[in-house]
Amino acid sequence: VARMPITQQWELRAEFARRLSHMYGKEVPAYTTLLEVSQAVNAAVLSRPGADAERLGSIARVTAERHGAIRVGTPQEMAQVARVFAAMGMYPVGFYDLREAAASSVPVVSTAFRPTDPDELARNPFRVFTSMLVPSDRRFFSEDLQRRLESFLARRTLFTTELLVLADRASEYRGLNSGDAEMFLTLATAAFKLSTEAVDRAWYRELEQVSSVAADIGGVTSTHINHLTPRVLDIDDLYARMERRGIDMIDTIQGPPRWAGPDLLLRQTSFRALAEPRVFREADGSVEAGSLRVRFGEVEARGIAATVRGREVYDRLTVETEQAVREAAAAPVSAEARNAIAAQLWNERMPATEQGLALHDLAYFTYTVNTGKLPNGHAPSRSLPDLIDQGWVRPEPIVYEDFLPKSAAGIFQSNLTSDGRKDTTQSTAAVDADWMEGVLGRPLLDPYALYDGVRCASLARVATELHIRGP
Ligand code: OOG
Ligand code: NI
Repeated sequence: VARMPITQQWELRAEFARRLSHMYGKEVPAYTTLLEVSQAVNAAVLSRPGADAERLGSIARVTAERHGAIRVGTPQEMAQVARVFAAMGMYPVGFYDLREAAASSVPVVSTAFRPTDPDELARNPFRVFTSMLVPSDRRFFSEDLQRRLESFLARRTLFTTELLVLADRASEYRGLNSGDAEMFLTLATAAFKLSTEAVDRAWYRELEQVSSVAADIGGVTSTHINHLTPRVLDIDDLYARMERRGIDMIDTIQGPPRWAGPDLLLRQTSFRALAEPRVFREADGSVEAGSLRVRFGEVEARGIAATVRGREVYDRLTVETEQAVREAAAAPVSAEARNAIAAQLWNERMPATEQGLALHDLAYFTYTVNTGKLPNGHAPSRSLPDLIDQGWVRPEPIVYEDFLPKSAAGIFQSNLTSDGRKDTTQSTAAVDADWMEGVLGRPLLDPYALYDGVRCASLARVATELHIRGP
């Protein structure tokens, strides 16, 4: 039988990301400005003399790179969205509990769907931070509101059966024939389009009192892409350029500071998008034009993935920075002053070179045998620090592909239209990673295990090449 040409999963993923980007650009024009500025920043970084700009991903990858954020309401919707993403080779990685962040009025738990294999990431790394509402959390919702919310959500359909059937087919055959691919992409993109349907004003308001995020999810009968985030190679430059264009950015860059060492983990910043026109249905049944401000623009710089140890140091330095900022003489502290406080701590406490980060096992690298200048005289050691230190192997950074819950909470928070309310005296049921895995009906992957797997595979190759029994 003649084989139909197959659109592979990574091609579906890349095309889905392109179509979402196109759709979102039409919906939120400020996003298009952000893309222009991001591209200008990346071009400027590439043209810097001696810059190792592509050390954390090829420019082709970085230029096309985006993460999206979506929000769903029920376990059923979460399980369905997992099928849609699996079709494109995107699998759930990590568990983020945004309800726990201090003063947070964000009643959701989240995961990120993304490619997990290094080759797949290199082809197209599109990832989607996906949050799910927790109506059973008594700190946010009364029993009565939970009941009404769940019954509202149970009546809506986010993903058509046709889309889900095509998604399962793509997973099974690792791709789709071109006719199915076109239909799948059309339906998948449309599922995240901002709806023009009238919003029930009273219901939306009631939920907004609990949390703007609850209203954004449970106040409407559809879902939408909340933001799409391009990647830049110099986020400080981007921040300055956006401010010069008169775009009102949030007051900090979240995550690690600009410091003497290489970018680690994730640095993000955002701006509030303009209010978008929406139609409301009033209590008397009449329909009125209005607006909602729920979406925003975000941009990020990705650095080297931190190990568990590196992450502990990062978390500690974050707490110490906050403390130092609170104790600083001039309050409120400017973004520049905050960065200076953090950078000083980092420069004192974190090795500022890739070599140092590798030696102290603070960040993830792959290793290759340094054929250029093998130390002669003695046999290679079996200890990785020795191999690094004596120049037997060369570390290459592994890019951080995930998110930071504190930055995520900060990004949510800084873009909320109301403070919401949270009754911290109430305890909450076990909504944790195991529970999420049950909802997804597939393994919830551990990001550290994924980075470690890539590192270990490279060390196995090193061991073979150096004829040693594995560092
Ligand atoms: C998700 C917020 C988290 C990020 O980049 O950390 C996020 C949302 O607003 O739905 O996107
Ligand atoms: Ni985001």
